[in-house]
Amino acid sequence: MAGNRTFTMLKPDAIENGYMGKIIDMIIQAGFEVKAMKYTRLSEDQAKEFYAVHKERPFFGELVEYMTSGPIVAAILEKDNAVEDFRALIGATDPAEAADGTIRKLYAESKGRNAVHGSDSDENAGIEGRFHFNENEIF
Ligand code: FUP
Repeated sequence: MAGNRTFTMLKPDAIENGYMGKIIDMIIQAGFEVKAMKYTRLSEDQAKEFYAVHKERPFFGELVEYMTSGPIVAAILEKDNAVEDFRALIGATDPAEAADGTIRKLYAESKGRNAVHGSDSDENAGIEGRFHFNENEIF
């Protein structure tokens, strides 16, 4: 059965470029309910741990530098089929390949600075949500 929760981050480029409100509105208008939300900034250790699966990739250093470069919004979202529907809403990793009307097509700068994160599985949604929020911060 498909899970009903996913985890997202609005990344530093989206905040810097003034798209925080627009992106949150798109998420809510698409039917996602906010179960937890935090305006925060990742430490270097947090960014390295969050993206540990990419640690051997050539872009890892840049990714960590970018993700710690400014504030982010972290959130847990609820909707039927949350992971898949949210990935559809944000579009492909590279905004040049993202479908029209998706968040990355509208608001991302590049493949590296791509405005928003969305969990890629129910299991990762749980892990990533717990990475950012304590039980008492989740509604
Ligand atoms: P996604 O699941 O769409 O967020 O994409 P990935 O898990 O493949 O990548 C995670 C992050 O690594 C991306 F959001 C941006 C960064 N990345 C790059 O900077 N360059 C790449 O070639 C691929 C990913």
